Amino acid sequence: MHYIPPRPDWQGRQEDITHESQWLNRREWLRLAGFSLLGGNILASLSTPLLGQGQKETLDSKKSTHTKTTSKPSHPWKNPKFRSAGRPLTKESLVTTWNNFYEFSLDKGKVHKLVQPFKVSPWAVEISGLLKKPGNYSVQDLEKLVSPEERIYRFRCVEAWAMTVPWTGIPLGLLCKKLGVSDKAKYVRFVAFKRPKESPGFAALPHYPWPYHEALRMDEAMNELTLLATGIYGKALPKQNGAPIRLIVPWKYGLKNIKSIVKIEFLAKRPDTFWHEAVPHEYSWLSNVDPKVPHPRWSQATERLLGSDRKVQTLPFNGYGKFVASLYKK
Ligand SMILES: Nc1nc2c(c(=O)[nH]1)N[C@H]1C(S)=C(S)[C@@H](COP(=O)(O)O)O[C@H]1N2
Ligand SMILES: [Mo]
Repeated sequence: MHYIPPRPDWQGRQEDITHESQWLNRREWLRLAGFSLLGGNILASLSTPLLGQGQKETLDSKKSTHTKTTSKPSHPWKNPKFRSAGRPLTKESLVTTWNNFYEFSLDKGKVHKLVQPFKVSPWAVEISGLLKKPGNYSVQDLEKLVSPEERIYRFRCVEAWAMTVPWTGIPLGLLCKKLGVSDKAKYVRFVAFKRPKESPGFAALPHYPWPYHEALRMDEAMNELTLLATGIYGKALPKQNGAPIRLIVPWKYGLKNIKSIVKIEFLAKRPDTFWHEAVPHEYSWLSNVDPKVPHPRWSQATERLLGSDRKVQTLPFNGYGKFVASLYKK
């Protein structure tokens, strides 16, 4: 079967690289360097002032494009270990108006308008496969099993743009324990919604292997970083960002962070994933952030921070090596 590879609008703009130290002040730079060496704990104490600022800026921004979902706004526990990602938060108004969501459009600026007919309530997530407690779960059911918390993570799209977002989510590893996932499960597969009446992308892009589907190895799923996100900026997840529930794996490219999940399956054998299936020579199954491995059509050495023209260096595992590098050493 032939798939049409994406035609990215980000292609071919290899601007001059600005080293991070040129625009970050010294303390920020030290913190960023410390981030990859030391990880979150030590950072938390160093980073509060910058973070506070970024957050204020974002919360103050008047034009919010949040679309309503029925889940009530959450005021989750702010996990002190993830209070900073070593960068200022991206403006909420950008995060909610610049979206990759091919079910709606290839045009990142249009997704937030086209999501209006998308119904995200009621919503059931079918959980099946190798576990003790299969069934249909609402987002509220899942949040009862594991309380949501807020964490600030960097997010790096394979198209070389990046953002920093406060996610509200439940750690997937804790959920797996509550659901009694079997030792026989080696992979977890996620499937997104497919409702052509509510979203034009299925008809517009018929050659893609819909529904969008993704997967992790179980050791990746159990890693403490992995979240099922239900909110951003202390509010319910907007439709354009993957309401009502999506995956967040900050050491992997954005494409792994599947939105609007309707099914989670625990499996013994490795399932295929949307982009790897569609264009295998461009998107690896693991899709870990790696500045040394260029995309066949562009470099992955740097990234542009949303809301600025600045390019910064991309770090291995998106700066989360302390948490995950050991998973790939075997
Ligand atoms: N269901 C679904 N999930 C998806 C996508 C998609 O097209 N459909 N795009 C992925 C890509 S490439 C990126 S970069 C992120 C974008 O998330 P954001 O719009 O919240 O920034 O969602 C990911 N999850
Ligand atoms: Mo992406």
